[in-house]
Amino acid sequence: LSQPIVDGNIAHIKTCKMAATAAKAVAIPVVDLSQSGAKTLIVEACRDLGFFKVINHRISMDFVTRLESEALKFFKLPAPEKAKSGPPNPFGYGSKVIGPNGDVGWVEYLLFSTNPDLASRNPSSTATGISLTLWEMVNEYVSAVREMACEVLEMIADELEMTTREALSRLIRDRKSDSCIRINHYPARPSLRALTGRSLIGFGEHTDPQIISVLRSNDASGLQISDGGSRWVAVPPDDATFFFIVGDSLQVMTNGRLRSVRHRVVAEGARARLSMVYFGGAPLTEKITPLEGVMEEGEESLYEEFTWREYKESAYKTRLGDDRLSLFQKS
Ligand code: GA4
Repeated sequence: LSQPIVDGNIAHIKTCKMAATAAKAVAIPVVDLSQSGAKTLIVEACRDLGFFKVINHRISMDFVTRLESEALKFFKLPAPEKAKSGPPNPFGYGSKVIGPNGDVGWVEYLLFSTNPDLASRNPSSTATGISLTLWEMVNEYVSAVREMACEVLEMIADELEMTTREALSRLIRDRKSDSCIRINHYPARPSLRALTGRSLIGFGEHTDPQIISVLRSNDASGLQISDGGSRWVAVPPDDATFFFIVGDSLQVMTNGRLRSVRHRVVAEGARARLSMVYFGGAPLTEKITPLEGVMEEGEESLYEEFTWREYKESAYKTRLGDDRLSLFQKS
């Protein structure tokens, strides 16, 4: 299960001090989706932290566990088999390399577009180690998670008194929604922490450019979120829930009221971590701009106007840790 993803030198992957991991006791907000007060709690969490987890979500955890083992089967294949599904530009299998600008981490992953019009850019299921079962399960998973994300976005729209409940959810329900799914495998690396007292960076700190991301992981730790200041908060793993991450687009559409949260994954070593992240994005031609109903009278947008295509193109020119939104902030 924990076969090394790439042999040899890992010296160019950043490390961080273990002590930084549990710096501050910040409770992760928990939202019970079946409760009537859910929308208020969601918006509060998105303002304070840009992050929360949901319970009573009605997604079958039995199905999710089966998908997880199917994904692990893929990651257990010999490296040359997996490489047939890569490189991930823009979609496919990647190992250690993240994005096009030199970022690396102790991670291997599959990245797929969920837009049917872009499906041809995903690796073809016949030529690769990706089983048909895995493909089908990923598709089913995306439908279920997208539906849950829409439900949450509708609660946000409602609570913020947007002109319609669908003001946000319509963007990711749209057939042209530019959304994607990423399955990350962080292999165990037991000796490192014991030997050096440092942890390897699995996925370097960043904010997600899309509207909202939904993350599910197995019960291995490693995810950390920024408290908005200089501190990292370790997120205790919970394989029965889904974590929601506010993206840059939602920050802009609420004119800064909801915050996109910086997060990272530290490969702590003890056990392999598997996470599945759905990134809900707008159609490419959609203007990302503060939505009606959210703004106070006379309030001006904090950001220059841009389309999702423009923001995405700009994002792909940045390094993972860059502050991508500041490039569009009005001075
Ligand atoms: C972060 C969120 C998603 O994982 C992702 C990432 C993308 C990639 O891995 O190719 C990016 C990163 C993410 C933001 C800046 C650019 C693009 C790597 C990178 C350096 C799929 C996404 O949409 O943006």
